Amino acid sequence: MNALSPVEKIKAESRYLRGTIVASMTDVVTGAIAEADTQLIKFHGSYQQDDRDLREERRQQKLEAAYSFMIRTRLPGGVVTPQQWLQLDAIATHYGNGTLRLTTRQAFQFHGVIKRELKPTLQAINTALIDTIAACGDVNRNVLVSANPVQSRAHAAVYACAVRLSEHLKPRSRAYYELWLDEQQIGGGEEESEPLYGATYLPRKFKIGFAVPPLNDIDVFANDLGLIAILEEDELVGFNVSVGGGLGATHGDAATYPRLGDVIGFITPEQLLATAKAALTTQRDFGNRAERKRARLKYTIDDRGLAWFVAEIERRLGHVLQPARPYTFTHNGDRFGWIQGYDGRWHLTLRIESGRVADRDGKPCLSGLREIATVHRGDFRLTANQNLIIANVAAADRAEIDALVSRYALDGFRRASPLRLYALACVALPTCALAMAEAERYLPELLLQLEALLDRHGLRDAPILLRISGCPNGCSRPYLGEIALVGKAPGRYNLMLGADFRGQRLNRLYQENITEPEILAALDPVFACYAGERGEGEGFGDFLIRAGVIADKTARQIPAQVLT
Ligand code: SRM
Ligand code: SF4
Repeated sequence: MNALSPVEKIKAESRYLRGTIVASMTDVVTGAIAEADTQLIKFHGSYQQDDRDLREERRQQKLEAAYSFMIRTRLPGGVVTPQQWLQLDAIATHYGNGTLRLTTRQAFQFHGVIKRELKPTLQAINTALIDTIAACGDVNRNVLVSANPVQSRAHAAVYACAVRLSEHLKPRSRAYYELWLDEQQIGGGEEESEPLYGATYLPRKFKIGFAVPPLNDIDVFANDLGLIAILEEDELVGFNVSVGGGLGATHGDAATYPRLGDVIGFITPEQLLATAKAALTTQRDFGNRAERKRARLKYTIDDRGLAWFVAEIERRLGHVLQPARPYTFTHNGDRFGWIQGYDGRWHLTLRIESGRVADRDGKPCLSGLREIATVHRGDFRLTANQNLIIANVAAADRAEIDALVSRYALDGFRRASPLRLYALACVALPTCALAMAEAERYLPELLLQLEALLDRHGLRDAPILLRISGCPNGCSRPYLGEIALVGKAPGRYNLMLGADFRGQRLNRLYQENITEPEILAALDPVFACYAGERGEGEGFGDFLIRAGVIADKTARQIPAQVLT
């Protein structure tokens, strides 16, 4: 057997995630923490980062890198009250870089928190009754739920399932409470146990998402475990189970690749917790603990076979799964503007570019949402597409919200091209340690260039799904973009084409390692072809496959028998 990866040793010796974090936090000589602690602190919802814009300059000046911490919340389904919104805004303004970042997994991220303020920041987040436990690390991550969960009774039921599951799979270590919230140590921590995870937790992160067809706004097949709600007359009767989704890859390493989940059967809501536990513990026991790059469930399944995996979880469950039920996904984007819920209340979905809530470039987004939070009596819901829903608004309150939305220029969604509305960009530079190219900061310019190109072909109104990420890890789920740019080096990207707009087909590499002029030159004839030859209502990605622009050799389809 191969040697365990170094992170396994760090976890095993950490006394359930404590490590030397106390000593690291009190060391005033450096703005960083001990290397082993950088791994452990992830389980507490934080990453040590450094400002990459300043890295070289500081190195030349022989200064330590400009270290700071990113903090991510755990927030199943991304639901917060207006009061919590105001508290998070105040935290971002006081301790962070003055921005709130809505993520592709319905969480908030704070960037730029310095070491001596990490503890007060985590305390302030907890004061808002939100925590950051297991937001990162080798555990179950933030559970995704189709946005607008109040739209039907079934959405509410699915949301309740997700919250229960998130709680059920939370680590039991008290380390978080001791380290950050000053809880007294119980028996020095040694007496503790993690009944679900064990002392070394999972081999790697584990992701769960709940979709409510016909919307696949969470990209359910990108999750290790996907739950597709099956409704009968608007009542939840259970879930189709998808396993083995995951998008991360490494350039030039064919042993790593994006993979969509396989639908393996149907379960009732009562079977949910046990099924999730069976899938998670199978991965805990059989996942690759030697090579972190191949430690996700998708590789366990591909290495051992899907039939083996299904048999193993059925063995753990003590029953076989029922056959998957029919369902249809029509779209994986958000629905912008006002929508009325089943109970008569209203929900307004706003476009937040790259999920960055900030007062920048003449757009007072942070201030506007602060103002809205002071008058709003419903709640806020983050979407998995980095957008925001002002949810549960009484009909009588709509006008006031609309006025604020206009006053603070939050109404861009009314005029934006579909390309702009649906575009996703990961954080990338300057905070992400793994970024090879720009993503979020480049998106505005890229959109202008692509819109101009679409205009030339009369395609401005064509709904095309664009995603960009600064490296191949896939945080903006680029492999599910009809057009995607995956960062390779500064100013250079792999151009991927041909996913669908339903999150059911991966795209494929079209051109490698190209610059902006080359990207535009590559897309120009493709747009011309689409403008001239597309069928009625035919999506861009579907057209590229049908017209043979992109071969569909390896793009995996969800088996037809489970689609209506
Ligand atoms: Fe991610 C690592 C940001 C969703 C796959 N991701 C990172 C880190 C923490 C970089 C690092 O390890 O040092 C990034 C922090 C950047 C920063 O400065 O904030 C980061 N990931 C993000 C976010 C903020 C992107 C965004 O713009 O919204 C998303 C936060 C989600 C959340 O709230 O929990 C985010 N990351 C995703 C997704 C999308 C999803 O889950 O739907 C994926 C692809 C799905 C998957 O997991 O396969 C994703 N992130 C990765 C990977 C590749 C993991 C793999 O096993 O292949 C890494 C690298 C790693 O873990 O080593 C990574
Ligand atoms: Fe960073 Fe890469 Fe994720 Fe973008 S895709 S946030 S560059 S790890």
